[in-house]
Amino acid sequence: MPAYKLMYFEAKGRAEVIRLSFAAAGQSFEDKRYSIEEWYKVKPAIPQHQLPCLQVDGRFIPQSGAIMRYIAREFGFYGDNNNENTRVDVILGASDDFLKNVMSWYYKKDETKKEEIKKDLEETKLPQFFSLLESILKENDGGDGYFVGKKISLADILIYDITDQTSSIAKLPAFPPKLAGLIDRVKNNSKIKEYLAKREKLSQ
Ligand SMILES: N[C@@H](CCC(=O)N[C@@H](CS)C(=O)NCC(=O)O)C(=O)O
Repeated sequence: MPAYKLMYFEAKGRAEVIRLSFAAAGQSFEDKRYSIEEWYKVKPAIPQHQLPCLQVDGRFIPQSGAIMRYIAREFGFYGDNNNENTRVDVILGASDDFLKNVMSWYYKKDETKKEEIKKDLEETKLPQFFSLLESILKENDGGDGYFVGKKISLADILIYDITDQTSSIAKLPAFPPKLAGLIDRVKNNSKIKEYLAKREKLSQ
């Protein structure tokens, strides 16, 4: 097995789905969390000068999307055929669309505007996203399994992570029934459950 070193900050952010994927795979990795002072010292040497960045036997992989897909392909979380790979990609694309709202909340400085984005998330964007996810879930095993195929994939792990992280900035609406079941299945995956039990309290 290669040696993995994931570099990020002391936060969940763009790295947590990668940490969760390693956990689900039962794969150990070095979880390097830079302080801001440390980061500015190493930044010039990191490809694209941003985090997260993954080192695999010393080789750098930048970009969270590339890293999460790389890990998913390595550990069997990207579906077993072209149709399943594409279903994972559909969820990743829908997630990117939704996350634009969260990012706009995150980067907004004006408190009134922040509050407006939060309200829009709670009243419109989150219900729309959950309803989309519910309908996609129902296409596979009637919604009683996973987003893709018969086992956990990056799609399930990412959706769990998004709901977890978004819950710290907005009040989540109730999950529709199939999505609620999916979130429970991810949280109760034995390896993820073990990781979550140990996970220290991280900021977003
Ligand atoms: N498209 C990149 C964006 C990475 C990014 O924005 N990273 C931020 C943290 S979430 C960062 O490195 N900030 C510190 C800096 O730019 O110096 C990805 O998905 O990895």
